[in-house]
Amino acid sequence: MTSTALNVNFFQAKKGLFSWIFSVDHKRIGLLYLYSLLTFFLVGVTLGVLMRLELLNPGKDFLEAKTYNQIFTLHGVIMIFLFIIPSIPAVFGNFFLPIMLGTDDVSFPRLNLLSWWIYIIGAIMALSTLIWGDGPADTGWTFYAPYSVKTGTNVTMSVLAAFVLGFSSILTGLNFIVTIHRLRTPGMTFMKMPLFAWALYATSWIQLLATPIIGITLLMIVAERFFGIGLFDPSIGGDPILYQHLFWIYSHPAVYIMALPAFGIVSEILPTFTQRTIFGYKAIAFSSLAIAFVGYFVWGHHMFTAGMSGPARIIFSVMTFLVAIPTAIKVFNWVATLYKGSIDLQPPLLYMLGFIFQFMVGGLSGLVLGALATDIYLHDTYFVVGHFHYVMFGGTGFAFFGALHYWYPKIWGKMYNIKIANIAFAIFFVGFNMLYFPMMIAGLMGMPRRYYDYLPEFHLPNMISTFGSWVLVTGLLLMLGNLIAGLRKKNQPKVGRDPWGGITLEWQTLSPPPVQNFDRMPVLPKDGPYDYEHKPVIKED
Ligand code: HEM
Ligand SMILES: [Cu+2]
Repeated sequence: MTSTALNVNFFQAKKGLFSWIFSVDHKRIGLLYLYSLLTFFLVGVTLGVLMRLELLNPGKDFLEAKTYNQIFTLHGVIMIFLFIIPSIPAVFGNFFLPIMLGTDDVSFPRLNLLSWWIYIIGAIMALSTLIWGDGPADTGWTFYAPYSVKTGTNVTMSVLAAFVLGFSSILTGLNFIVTIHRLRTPGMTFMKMPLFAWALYATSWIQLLATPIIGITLLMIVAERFFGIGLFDPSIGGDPILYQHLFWIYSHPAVYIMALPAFGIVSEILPTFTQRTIFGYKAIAFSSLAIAFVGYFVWGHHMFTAGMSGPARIIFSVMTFLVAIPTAIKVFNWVATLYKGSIDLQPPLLYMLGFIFQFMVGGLSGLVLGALATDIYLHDTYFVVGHFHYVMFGGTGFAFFGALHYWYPKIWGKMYNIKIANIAFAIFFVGFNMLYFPMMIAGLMGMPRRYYDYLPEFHLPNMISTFGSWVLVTGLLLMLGNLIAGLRKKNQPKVGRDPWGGITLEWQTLSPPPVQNFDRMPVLPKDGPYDYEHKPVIKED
């Protein structure tokens, strides 16, 4: 250990911009990710709101068709590659995994810093498409060939940005796998790891094994654009369906890169606010691995209408239904944990209840799309747009903001205004459902996605949806404003080590944690991380 005193927190240790952007402290890197992610998220939200404004009324309002296409593409690229894929692992995984394992950093701190830098370079590349050439790609975030090979917009740069961002994801995954295998504190066996660590473990394997596939696929697009080698473009002998296979072999598992860490967050927050041992620890831990595994064999459900043999369609449809089993196991265990628990309805728990409800809507609408017969009708309608926002935003997005409210006092040693946080949640929740539920209705009515215009018969759900986007943004700004205000308040009472009564190891150290994470040896609860029978006594000093 260095000469730093045991109680100097990681904010005080060094000052100045350079001490942050070149820091190898996993906590600082987690916060670097937090600030950059939130910035890009707000850019993405702005683009989303612009689209909803255009869609308030049928007919052209203020966006050209091509501009609208570029906006939904950039919105998708930002939200997927810059926000939701890195979100929970890069911010909370980086900050809390080593602390929850009782160790002082990840295995490769320098690689960790490198992964943030790669992320920033990829982000700059993606956003740079705004200012030169023919503007951002207009292909949709999926870059489907052959259009992506032919369009004059900046597809090459967007695709290369996604390629670069993949390395950041791989490095984070690699770092977490090695850390979990090698740096657990003595006595912490795999079966005594917090479920958040299990979730990150399963996620990391997907990041490591699936991301290279998208990397190669995207380079193939670039090669096709520059050299016309005839991979995907049928006019020169290529096969566009091949592109879709390669794309979804990564991008379906990527859905679990987004979802599994969120499940991990729920499994942390529920025990704390019910003061109950989580129900079915092993089932939750192993179901993460099962989801990660089965998730590799379902990609074809994105291509039911693209041209696929009858048996292949049936197999992909059945495999898709199999994912529901380990997912439902988790939901049952969460509900069992809540059942008869002494529920303390604090903001983090509210976000988890929002998560469970919205993820259920997203998951069940996913089964509707996974079922061959209904997908043929609903494919490429607004039902799909409603579905994936419920999963990614209503699910993972809510888990992300719930985690921020949960660990806020630990990270900053301060507390936000609970009442305002509750009000912001309520507005956010109502806005979210107003924004996206009507999209599913519009989809059922037959409204296709990715158009700047629609028939007058779809007006009502679109109007409600656009109003909903305003409500949602109000809630979002109130939530973020409240969190920022909490940091600026001077002379607050200290929050202490364990304001919520959590028993995983991060609650035993100081808030904010010291540079080397612990000021004294953490004590493991006797029977695993959620053993409320043998709750360790946490003395303040
Ligand atoms: C205020 C927040 C948001 C609004 C108003 C919004 C709205 C929209 C709209 C109107 C579309 C285009 C639908 C179409 O024409 O097909 C869209 C597409 C999309 N959104 Fe959002 N969205 C928001 C937040 C998010 C978040 C948080 C995520 C991810 C976590 C996300 C991911 C996507 C993706 C992947 C697409 C598909 C882009 C494509 O078709 O290529 N959105 N969103
Ligand atoms: Cu999928």
